[in-house]
Amino acid sequence: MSERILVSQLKSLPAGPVSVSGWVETVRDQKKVQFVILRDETGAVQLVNPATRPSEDGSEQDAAALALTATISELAHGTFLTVHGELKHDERVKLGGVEIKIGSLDIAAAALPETPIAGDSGIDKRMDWRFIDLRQRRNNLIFRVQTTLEHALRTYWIERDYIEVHSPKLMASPSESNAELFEVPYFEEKTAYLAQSPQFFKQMAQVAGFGKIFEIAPAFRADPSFTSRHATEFTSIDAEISWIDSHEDVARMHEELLHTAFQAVKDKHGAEIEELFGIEVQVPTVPFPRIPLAEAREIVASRGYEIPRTDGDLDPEGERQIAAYVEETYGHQFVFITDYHPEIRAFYHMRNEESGLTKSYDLLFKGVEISTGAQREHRVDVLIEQAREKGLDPEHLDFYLDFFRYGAPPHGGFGMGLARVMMLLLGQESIREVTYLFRGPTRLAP
Ligand code: AMO
Repeated sequence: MSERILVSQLKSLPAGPVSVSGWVETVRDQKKVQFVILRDETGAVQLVNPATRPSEDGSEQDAAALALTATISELAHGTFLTVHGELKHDERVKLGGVEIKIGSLDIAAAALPETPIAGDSGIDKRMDWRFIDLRQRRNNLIFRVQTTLEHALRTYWIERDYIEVHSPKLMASPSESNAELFEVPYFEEKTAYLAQSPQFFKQMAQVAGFGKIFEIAPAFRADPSFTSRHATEFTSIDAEISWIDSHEDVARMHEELLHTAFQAVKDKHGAEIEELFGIEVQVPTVPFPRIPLAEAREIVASRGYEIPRTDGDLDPEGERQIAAYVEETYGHQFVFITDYHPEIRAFYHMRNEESGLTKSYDLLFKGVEISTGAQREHRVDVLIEQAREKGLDPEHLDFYLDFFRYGAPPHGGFGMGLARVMMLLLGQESIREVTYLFRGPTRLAP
C-alpha cells in the first residue's frame, strides 16, 4: 500500500497530480459540468469533471470522456472510490480552497442507489444502519474525542505507575447485586455470569500487592430499563488504589484525572466540538464541590422539589436540582455527593464508625451520575457481617472473602461509565448516540 493522501493534507500539497480515496457524499450532475463531494475520515473535497454528453448530431466524441461522465452520473451516495486527478488551489472553492479535476475513478465498492437512512432519520433507524450513520462528520468526531479522552486517562495513570489489568468477564458469582445478571449456560459444574463490574478483581489486585491499578473494559447488566443512560453492555472505567485514608483520597485522584482528561479533549477538539455540537468544553477546576447526601436532600427540598423516593437516594430530578444549585453556587458542572446510608450502598463499602454512613460518593456531571467510588471494607469479619446484613450468604462469596483472609491493605476506587461521560461532554440526549454499537433490551444487532 502506498502512503495514502488524506483530504486534510490537500491544502498543503502543490498543484499537480494527486490520488485521494474516500466515499461519495453528493453528486451534482449538471449539463456541462459534474461535481462530486468526496469525503474521507479527515474532511471533504470537491471533485470536478467537465461533462461530455452523447452528441445529438452524431459527431465523433472522446469515448473515455463519455464513459467517465456516465460513470459519475451513476455514482450513488456512499460509493467508496479512489480518484486520480489534478489538484488545483482556488480560494473561490468554499470547501477547503482546493479542487481535484477528475482524471479517472477506481471504484472499490459501489453503493446501492437508495441510501436506507437520511439526515432526519430517527435514532432506531440510524442504529439499524449504524455503519452508514457513523460516516457523518459529527459521529466521526465523537470517536476521536473518545480516543483522546481514554488516552489522557491512561497517560495520567501510567505516568503515576498504575498497573493496567484485564480482569475476566466470565464469573462464577454476581459482582454487584443479584439483579441485572446475565447467565451463561456453558460451564459444566456451575452457572457462569457476565461481569457486572470488575469490582472483586480490582480489589484482588490490592491484596496481590499491585498498589494502584486501572481497567477500561466491558461490563454487562441485564438491566430492563429503557432509560437514555442505561445499556446492557457498557465500557466501565475503573481504578483502585491502596493505602488510602478514606474515599476522599479516591475522590482527589478522580477529580485530578478528569481535569487532565477534559483539558486534553479541549486542547485537541475544543473548536470542532463547538462547531459541530455547539458545546464549549469546560475544563473542571479542582477541587470539585462535595455535598453530603443528607445536605443535598435539604438543598433539593429548599428548591421546592420533594424527592418521591423513600430509600433516601436522589432521583433523576433531584440530581438535576442539585446540579443547578452547584452551577449557581460554585459555577461547577461536577459534584461529589458523599456519605450514603449503608442501606443504599454495596456491602463492600466501608462505613464511618462515628456516623455509620458509608465512606463513598457518587460523582454527578451536569446532573447525571457518572461514577460511584468508595473505600472498601478490608477487615474480613466486618465484611462478612455487612454481607449478612444485606441478605447475602457469605459462603457464596467465599472466593472474594478469601482475598482478605491472607492480609490486605486499606483501599478504594471508583467505576465510571465511559458513555455517560461522553454523552454529557458532547451534550447528547442518550448514550446510544455516543456508543459505537449500543446494546440494550431490544438491541442486539448490528
Ligand atoms: P455502579 O453500579 O454505580 O458502581 O456503576 C458505576 C458507573 O458505571 C456506569 N453504569 C452504566 N452505564 C451504562 N449502562 C448501565 N447499565 C450502567 N450501569 C452503571 C455509570 C455508573 O456510575 N463497582 C462499582 C464502582 C466502584 O465502587 O468502584 C459499580 O459498578 O456511570
